[in-house]
Amino acid sequence: MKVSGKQQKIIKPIYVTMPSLAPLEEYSGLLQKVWESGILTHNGPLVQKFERELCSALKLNNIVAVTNGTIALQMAIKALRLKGEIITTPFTWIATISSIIWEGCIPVFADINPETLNIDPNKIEEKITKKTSAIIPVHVFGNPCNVPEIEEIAKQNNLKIIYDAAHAVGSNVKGKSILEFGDISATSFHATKLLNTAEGGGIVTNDVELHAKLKRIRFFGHNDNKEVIEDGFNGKMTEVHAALGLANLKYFKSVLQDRKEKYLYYRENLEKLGSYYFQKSEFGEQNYSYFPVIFEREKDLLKKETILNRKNIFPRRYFYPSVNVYRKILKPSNLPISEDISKRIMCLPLYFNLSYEEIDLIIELMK
Ligand code: T4K
Repeated sequence: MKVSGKQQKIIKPIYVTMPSLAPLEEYSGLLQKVWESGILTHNGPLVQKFERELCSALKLNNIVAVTNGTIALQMAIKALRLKGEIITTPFTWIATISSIIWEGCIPVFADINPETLNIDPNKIEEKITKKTSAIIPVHVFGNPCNVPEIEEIAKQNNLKIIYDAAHAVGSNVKGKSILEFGDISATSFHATKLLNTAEGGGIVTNDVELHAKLKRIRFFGHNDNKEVIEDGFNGKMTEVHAALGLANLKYFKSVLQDRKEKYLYYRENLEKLGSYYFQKSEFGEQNYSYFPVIFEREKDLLKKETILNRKNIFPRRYFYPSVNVYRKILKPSNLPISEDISKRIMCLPLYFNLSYEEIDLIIELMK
């Protein structure tokens, strides 16, 4: 960069997040094995090891590692043979909805609880019709949904539940991973997630048959004899991605702890100001993967966003807009709470390499 005149101070940009990455030598050590074996994919040894180590770290019975979180959701819908309408939340990333549409189902929205930001169980029942086959709630920002109430509704109406747990690796309920709930839980290991494989996803179910089926779906529908016995596709994670997951997994506990401490530091300091609201938990412990701040008015949010941007700080408006407003792919629907919150919520930077000096600067600018 050419700087004319006086030496100009270059301030490094602060984004909403940055991937937590293990030391490069540790990753390249694992890649060395890939280079030696020449096995790059097809359920290789590192993918299997990543699955085993994830199960042990998160205390899961099983997990199927896949290409990404969107594929994980699609595979879950496919494995459960869902048809017709699926009730879900409008306060989410578009992948929750696109996976429903790609599997030939119709998303039907139930509005959110304005405090937890998760689907409101009281709003689910009124959306159930003869065509409803399932509910796909999202543990928004890793905050566990009201699982007992959702399960009761599903049981009474004979509906399946797939939790979109894209944000929720590391969220727990009484020491049990949130991924253990529902017929299936689907998560993401995208670069922006607490645990990343660059791109990647995982599917968890405690149903042994369903688990075997998901493994077949991931591999073109093949059984162990390479006969096609399932309507499958290619959802395989590669060895290169699994190696990154294995390297990063070693540091997952410290990443989780660091996130929690920074989240609580932000919260303690911003709560004092009295002008912001924060997501509430009602069930279990979240993983503090995002730091969402709810403003009183969109106008205030836009003002603060400009102030932060001027200092090279880039928070993100997750989730904006409320996905039900995407008229090119969805029929019009009215979800007043989600639409309102979406306009007034912004996630502040939160990641392992973010320093407390940087957090203090952000807090100062939020005053
Ligand atoms: N369900 C839910 C509820 C989800 O939120 C998501 C994905 C899914 C399902 C589907 O899971 P995947 O199929 O993606 O596995 C991100 C992610 O692409 C997406 O995974 C995530 N949710 C969504 C909430 O956010 P963006 O639009 O934030 O990405 P981007 O490029 O703006 O990145 C944000 C910041 O992160 C950048 O300012 C810099 C930093 N960054 C990003 C990347 C990609 C890095 O430092 N390195 C990187 O490689 O989408």
